[in-house]
Amino acid sequence: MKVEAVEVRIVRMPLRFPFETSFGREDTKHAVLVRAQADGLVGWGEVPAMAAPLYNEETVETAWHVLRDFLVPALLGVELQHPRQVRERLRFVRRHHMAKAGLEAAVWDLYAQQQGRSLRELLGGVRDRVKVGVSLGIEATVDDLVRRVEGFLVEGYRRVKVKIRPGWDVGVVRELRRRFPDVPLQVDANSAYTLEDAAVFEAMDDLGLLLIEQPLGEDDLVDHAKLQARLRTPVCLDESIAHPHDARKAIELGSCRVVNIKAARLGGFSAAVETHDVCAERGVPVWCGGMLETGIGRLANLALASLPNFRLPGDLSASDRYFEEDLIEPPVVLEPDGTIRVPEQAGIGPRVRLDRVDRVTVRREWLRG
Ligand code: OSB
Ligand code: MG
Repeated sequence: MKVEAVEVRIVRMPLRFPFETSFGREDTKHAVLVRAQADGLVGWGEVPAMAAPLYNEETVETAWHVLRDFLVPALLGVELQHPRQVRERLRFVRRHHMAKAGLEAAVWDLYAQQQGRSLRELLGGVRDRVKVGVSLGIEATVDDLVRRVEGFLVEGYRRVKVKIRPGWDVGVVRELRRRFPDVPLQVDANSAYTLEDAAVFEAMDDLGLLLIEQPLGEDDLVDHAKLQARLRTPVCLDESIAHPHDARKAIELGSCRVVNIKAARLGGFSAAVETHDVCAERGVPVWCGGMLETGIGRLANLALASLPNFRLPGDLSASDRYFEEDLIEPPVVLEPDGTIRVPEQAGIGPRVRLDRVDRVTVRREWLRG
């Protein structure tokens, strides 16, 4: 298979609810969409970057630049036997993992369609539905957060993650635990603390949390190991794991007992599957993280989350948790048992609604070999 042409687009989709984390507040989902053509087929991929480099160093503008000027030209017209070869082909560009992941995803979708197989099958997925949860941002008051949690429990979500930051942590989580004694609950600090704040996490240690996600700096496996040694609750790393070998090192050091896998952060599905395997070989469970993806990125994440070592519920919610109208049809929906079905059709599954994509596009360009 040879990719003949690629269209890159910057899209902006209003979020139904603003999402506030320790690094900032988003009310619009920004993304770069990649549309690749080969043999009369079209494959889609998403770069779920943000407008500002607050989660990691990438933005939609850096992804646009790196895709347009380096990554896409390196792939156009190149004979590929399998999408796994994309990673090697793009390795000459340092980092820019989200940009790489979006392009690689479009090739996986193309290849899967060409083979008449689902992305789930190609990635080695073993489940037809995955356990999911909902990730909640910081709210104005604890009562507001409690009301939002209640709403999502009524909708059928069975696991809740809440964002924390200094000043919005133990007190909030204690109150949630009091109100919802049996709900599987976890927290995500997005690197907002240092080891000097260990007491905050020790105070949360008897609240029965599933895990504490990325409490410390993204580049600090050593202090995460020191923190994990002081806690019974598993530490889970997100930002710190940018390569499969980061997972190996984190596990060897004892920096975490759980790993969050995002193909976007890791540079694509090949790297994500390798990270999954690194963790599985060492008996460390993983779960699928999210970046408020549109349906395009969400479908691919669902396929990934069906691999065997995804043992905790993912940050994969239904389309209507994020958007009035998603870019795919049918949208992603929550099943009554708190799971989401993994598509069985060829490629990523449901159809991309080009008319809707057009409406949210703010910039587009075709690239040809
Ligand atoms: O840290 O997991 C994170 C969203 C944007 C950037 C980083 C994160 C998140 C989420 C949202 O937690 C998860 C979702 O997509 O529902
Ligand atoms: Mg996170």
